[in-house]
Amino acid sequence: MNSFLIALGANLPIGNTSPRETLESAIGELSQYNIQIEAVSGFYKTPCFPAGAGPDYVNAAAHLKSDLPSKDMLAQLHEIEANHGRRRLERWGMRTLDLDMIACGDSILPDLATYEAWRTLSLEDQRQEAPTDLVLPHPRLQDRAFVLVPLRDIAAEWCHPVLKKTVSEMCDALSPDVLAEIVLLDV
Ligand code: A4P
Ligand code: MG
Repeated sequence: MNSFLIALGANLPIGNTSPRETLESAIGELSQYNIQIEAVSGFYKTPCFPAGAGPDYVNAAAHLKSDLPSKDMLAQLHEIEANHGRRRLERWGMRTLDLDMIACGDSILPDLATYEAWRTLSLEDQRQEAPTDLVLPHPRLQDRAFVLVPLRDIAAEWCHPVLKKTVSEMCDALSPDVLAEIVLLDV
C-alpha cells in the first residue's frame, strides 16, 4: 500500500461552483476510485502566486492510501482535474482545479540527480519548463506556504527524504508575514 500526500488548489469557479466546493467535489471523486482517504486538512484562503496573477486561491491537502503505483495515481489526479474543467493553458495560470502529488512515502523520483535539477531550477526557468516525468517530492514544496500550512494539519511529522526536514520545520522556516497571509476558512 502506498501513502500519498496531495495538494489541492483552485482559484476559478466552475459556473456556480465555488473553488472550495470544487476541492470538496475532487476529494469526493477520489474516494470513488480505489483510493482510501486517511485525512483532509482545513481549507485555506491563500494569495495568488505569482502575486497579482489572479484571484486568491483556496488550498487544502489530503493524505491518501492506495495500491496504485505513483504514476497511475498521477494519471488519476489528472483525470479528476479534467473532470473539473481544468484546461492546461499556461504554467502557473489560473485554474479551476490543480491536484499536485507532494510525496509518495519517502520516494525520490525519477532519481536524486533529476529531482535536484528540478529543485534548484531558477524562478525564470520554472516559469518556462514543466517536467514530463513525475518528480517526487514535489520540487517546490519547501518554498510554498500555501502547500505547507494545509499539509501541517495532516502530516506535520512527514520528513522530506532529501532535505531531511519535517513539514513543521519547513513551515517554521517561512517568514511570519507569509504565514499570516494563509487564512483558515470556516468549516
Ligand atoms: N509533474 C511532475 N511531477 C509532478 C508532481 N509531483 N505533481 C508533471 C504533479 N504533477 C507533476 O503540471 C505540469 C507537469 O508536471 C504535468 O505534466 C505533470 O505530469 P501541471 O499540473 O500541468 O502544471 P501546473 O499546475 O501549472 O504546474 P505545477 O508545478 O503544478 O504548478 P505549481 O507550481 O503548483 O503552481 N498560488 C496559490 N496561492 N495556491 C496555489 O495552489 N498554484 C499554482 C500552480 C500557482 N500559484 C498558486 C497555486
Ligand atoms: Mg499541478
